[in-house]
Amino acid sequence: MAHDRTGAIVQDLIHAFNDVLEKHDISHEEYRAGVAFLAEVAETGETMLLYDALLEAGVVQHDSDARQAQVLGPYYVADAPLVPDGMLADENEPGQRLVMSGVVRNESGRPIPGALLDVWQCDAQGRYADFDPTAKPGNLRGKVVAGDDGSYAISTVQPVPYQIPHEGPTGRILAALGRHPWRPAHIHLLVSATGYDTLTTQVYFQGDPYLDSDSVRSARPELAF
Ligand code: MBD
Ligand code: FE
Repeated sequence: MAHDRTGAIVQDLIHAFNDVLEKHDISHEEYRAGVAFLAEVAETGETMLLYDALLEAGVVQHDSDARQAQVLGPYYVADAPLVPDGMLADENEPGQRLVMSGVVRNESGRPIPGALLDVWQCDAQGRYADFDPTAKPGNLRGKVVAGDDGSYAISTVQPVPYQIPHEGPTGRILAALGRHPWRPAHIHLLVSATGYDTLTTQVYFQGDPYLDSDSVRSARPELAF
């Protein structure tokens, strides 16, 4: 690393923690309970889930100047295969068929030939392949290459509103915050092309009941189609 900011950042996190400590008059017992909570989050495999649910939207908002940027979330898997003809879901996939099409454009509106769309979504039962053991491995994950005119068409099924896992420690925190565990139905996309920063985004659906109350506070109405 050219210059290591770790020490300075951790120092500021400790200061911020001490402010909260004072403001809420936190006891030693509560401190211990907090540490045990974070250990439980790790033991139950909810580390990504908890931090992505509570903090990632803020990071994305701060770090990206792309208006369409959205959280990556805990369910991205690298190295998904290229899917021919944009067939993300095969004909036997249960659910309502959906074709998502458009043109990948740069900030000045010019199409980007050959842009790569790396797509993942849950199925019509709300399952993410490779995380839900009952879903077919690799299902509804794949890469699609845009044409010479930047256009693409992805043939898939309609994803459904999704409850983030809430049986464990993350669910208890959401409840304490007064948040429900629902995310509006969404399709995740990483859009990349040589010479451009990669865009991490999601698309949503107009009329979705959770568009305005996304449990991870990421969805925006401008991204609903
Ligand atoms: C998801 O499907 C998701 O997209 C995010 C950001 C967090 C939890 C589950
Ligand atoms: Fe998701």
